[in-house]
Amino acid sequence: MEGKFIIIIAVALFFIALVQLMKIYDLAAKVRGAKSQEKMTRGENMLMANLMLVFMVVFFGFIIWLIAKYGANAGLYKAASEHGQELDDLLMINWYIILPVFFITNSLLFIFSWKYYHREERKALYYPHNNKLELIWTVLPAIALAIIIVFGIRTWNGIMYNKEEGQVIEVYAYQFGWLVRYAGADNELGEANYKLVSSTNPLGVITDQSIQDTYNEIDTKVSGIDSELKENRNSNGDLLMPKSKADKKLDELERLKRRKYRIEAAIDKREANKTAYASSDDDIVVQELHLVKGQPYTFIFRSKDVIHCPWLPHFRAQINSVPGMETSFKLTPTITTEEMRNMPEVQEHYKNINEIHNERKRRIGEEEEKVLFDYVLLCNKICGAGHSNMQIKVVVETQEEFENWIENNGDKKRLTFSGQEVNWSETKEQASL
Ligand SMILES: [Cu+2]
Repeated sequence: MEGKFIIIIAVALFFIALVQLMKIYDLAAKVRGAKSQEKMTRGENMLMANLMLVFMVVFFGFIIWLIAKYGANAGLYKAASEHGQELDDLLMINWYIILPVFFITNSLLFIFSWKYYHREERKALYYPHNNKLELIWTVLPAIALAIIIVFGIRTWNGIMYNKEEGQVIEVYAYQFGWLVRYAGADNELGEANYKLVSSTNPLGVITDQSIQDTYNEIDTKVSGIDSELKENRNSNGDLLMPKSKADKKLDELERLKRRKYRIEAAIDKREANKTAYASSDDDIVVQELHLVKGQPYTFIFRSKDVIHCPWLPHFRAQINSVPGMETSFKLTPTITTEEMRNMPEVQEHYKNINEIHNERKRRIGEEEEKVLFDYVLLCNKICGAGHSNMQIKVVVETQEEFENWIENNGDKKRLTFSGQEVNWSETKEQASL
């Protein structure tokens, strides 16, 4: 803190000194009887005009180099989803409109300032208005914008609405990681409530079991505090512990009872709960996202704590996940992981990556290995100290491969709530990073 403060003061002092120096320079020039700074000679003006042209050429050259080097999708390869392709096309339409306008207007800017640099004998033409010009520069941009907006809205509607279409998948963000919930055979996610979130029920999914587990958890705590208070009373019923400690215990007792009451009133005793909650019976929670090529999906996003931003760069998909509400978009993957790995542009890129990677491995005496391309789900919002841990692998595969995975995924990653396979320890470890 102190260090920063000193740096700020030093920078401020530097600028003050600079201003003072310039003042001295100006005064000295006046004393010497030199010409004022504002009066430029014709030669100086001409030099500035020529530098304008030089700048234009360098500037345009840089832009063209950027386009040639990074291309349209900045190294993200071909879009791997239906809407991704549409979004890329939309971006390209924008570039086709923007780039010519950019080159024409900037050329005019620099060429005019080169051609009409200031000369004493010249006077600017007074030309205040031209209807034809006004019409052109109003109508042309209006048409261009209309095209962009119409295409944009069509694509947007395709991604955002028709919520009921496709397989439903929930992606749950927490500090710091992801959980994925498949809706199972009924394609309907069971309801969830944050009041039921526990170490065995990370998503707070409502089931008879999870309600009972929460009651048990509360009851155990309550009876623990009760017996502690009982043990600390003498035969007259006076408390033998400090008052502040006893008050804390009583507060905790109240809180627990209130929590149980709220769960009873809002979740357990709710009308028609049995059918609404039954759809969670076949839900499956995992820590990897597997998708089937060509299958339309509806993604539902929730967050446990702060705003996160699920981002699937290769599918050109991103949305915020916000605590207390659901967000959603549609996505249909079009390229399997395997197909993506075999694409020439991906192979070439990964050849480079592997060369760099293995060179480093050789240097530190480790065994070489081959890194392969994988889709990822990332968090694109700085959400806390472990933000950079928020990355999981996404696999796009065939229907058979997917079914095989969901059947045989017994490697401690599958968490079902109605069954016995709950294993949450791994996730908890991640969360505490
Ligand atoms: Cu995050």
